Amino acid sequence: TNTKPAVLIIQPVMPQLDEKLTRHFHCHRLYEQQDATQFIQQHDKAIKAIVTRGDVGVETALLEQLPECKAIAVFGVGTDRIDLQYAAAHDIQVSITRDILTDDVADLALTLTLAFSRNLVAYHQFAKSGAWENNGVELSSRASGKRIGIAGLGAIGLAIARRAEAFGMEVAYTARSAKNVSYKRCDTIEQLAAFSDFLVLALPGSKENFQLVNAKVLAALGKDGVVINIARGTVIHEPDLIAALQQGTIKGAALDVYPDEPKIHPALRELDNVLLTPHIASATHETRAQMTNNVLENLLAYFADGKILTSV
Ligand code: 8YV
Repeated sequence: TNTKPAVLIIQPVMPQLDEKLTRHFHCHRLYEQQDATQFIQQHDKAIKAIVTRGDVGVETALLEQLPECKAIAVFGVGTDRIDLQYAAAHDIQVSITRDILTDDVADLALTLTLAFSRNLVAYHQFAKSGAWENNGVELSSRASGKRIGIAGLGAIGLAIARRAEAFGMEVAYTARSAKNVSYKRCDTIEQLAAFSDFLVLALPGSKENFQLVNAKVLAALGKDGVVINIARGTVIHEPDLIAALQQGTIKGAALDVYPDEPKIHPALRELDNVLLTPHIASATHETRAQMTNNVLENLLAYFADGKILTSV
């Protein structure tokens, strides 16, 4: 018999994390089960904790079937697919990798902003291919002095604002409550879009924010506006975005997240006015090593004295 506590891994996690989990816990992998329902029925009382990247559902139905599972460790900060209400009502503790990835995600938001305005990818191709020898260079757009609207001024939104300020950009934001900052606060996402040259989405992928950025918001952003998404794909109404990009209603989009990852809509991949990255905002060696340790430490603390460390 195995005396290590049993942990259920919902979806594949990075090898480093998988290795550490295997060393400390009796790991079950839900995604490897032929018959997940039968597996859950057989192990319903054994599972004491769940590990997830947060973007696969840890929904009521699953939690209801695991009465002994009182901890969920998220490899990330997004809890959009976790039933937090059920968790709170049933004393299930949920940990996130709080603060660890803030700077990396903000760095990527600014990287996308600057790379888009300064045509970085096209220039790289142009230089690398030798095309420069026979062609003149096209101009790009200035980023400094432009207006950046940040939807969601949590830790990540604020880190983006600070960076944008350092680049000489004018900052405005939306948030559920006013923050103690000098930036202009807009009441609605539409007003923020109307203000913005760059509309950066840094809000949770919650129900309230589902497809918040729709045709109306994109129309308000306008033909010189760029939308930047480092939050969740679900925050944008994707068909509206594709139409706006195709019709020139907005200038472009820089996206790290998508509604159906790792699939990216073919129409999006065909456009020239997009800059696409594969959900890598937190994917640095340094941050992922700290995120790995955070998940492990939360579970170890939970099993040692019943309390996770970095609660949602
Ligand atoms: C993912 C993220 O967790 O923290 C988040 O919400 O989106 C990322 O850090 C990471 O990509 C692991 O899948």
